[in-house]
Amino acid sequence: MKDLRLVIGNKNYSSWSMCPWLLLKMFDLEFEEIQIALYQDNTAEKLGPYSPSLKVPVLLHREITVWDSLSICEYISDELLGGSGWPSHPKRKATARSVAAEIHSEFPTLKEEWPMNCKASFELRPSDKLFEEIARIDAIWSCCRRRYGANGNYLFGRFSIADCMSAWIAVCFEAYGAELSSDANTYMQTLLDNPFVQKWINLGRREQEPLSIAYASNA
Ligand SMILES: N[C@@H](CCC(=O)N[C@@H](CS)C(=O)NCC(=O)O)C(=O)O
Repeated sequence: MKDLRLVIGNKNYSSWSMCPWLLLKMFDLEFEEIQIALYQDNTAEKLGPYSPSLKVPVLLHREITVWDSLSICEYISDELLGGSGWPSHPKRKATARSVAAEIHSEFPTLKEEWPMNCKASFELRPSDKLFEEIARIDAIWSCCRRRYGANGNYLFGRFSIADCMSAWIAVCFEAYGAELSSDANTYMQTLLDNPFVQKWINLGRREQEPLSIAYASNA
């Protein structure tokens, strides 16, 4: 058994599982992946031994259990990456943390109307509320790219947790045909071209499990 284990859900649907998975992959940290199919009759039973919240993702590091995507990413950065999951400059770091936290806590309509589904590829007209959320994400992405992105292709130049939290949004935007500004669109493409994002999408597309319980809006 490896020291570091990440419990995730279906790659096709589990947007929050993707965030720490991508961080671990991007920083080349070895981990064991434990995948549990969501929304099956036995899902809670299978998650019970690992997850206090009965949700994924969960990180198991030796005797420590960390749950919830953003706190897992924080833990990985603090304990395993010497803080390099965030930009080092205090202003950039504060902004990256704010971006990650906003994505984590906001955008309920996006999750409801355009849930992550790696197999989806059709235009779905956004409601007015979703339109506003897309505009806010566009503003975050393009503003970070313009102000902080000079040293690379990610939000703060080099890859950070803010990009991990953005990756599932890129998958949703691509799947349902979001209309974005040029800067935001270029950034979305950077995320979609990332080899580990592509790997996640491809593995998600190959998954077969049907969703047996009505698919929750926060999947
Ligand atoms: N705030 C949590 C949300 C976790 C979450 O909702 N996970 C979904 C899958 S992406 C889940 O486990 N759903 C199972 C359920 O609600 O029963 C996080 O960021 O990790």
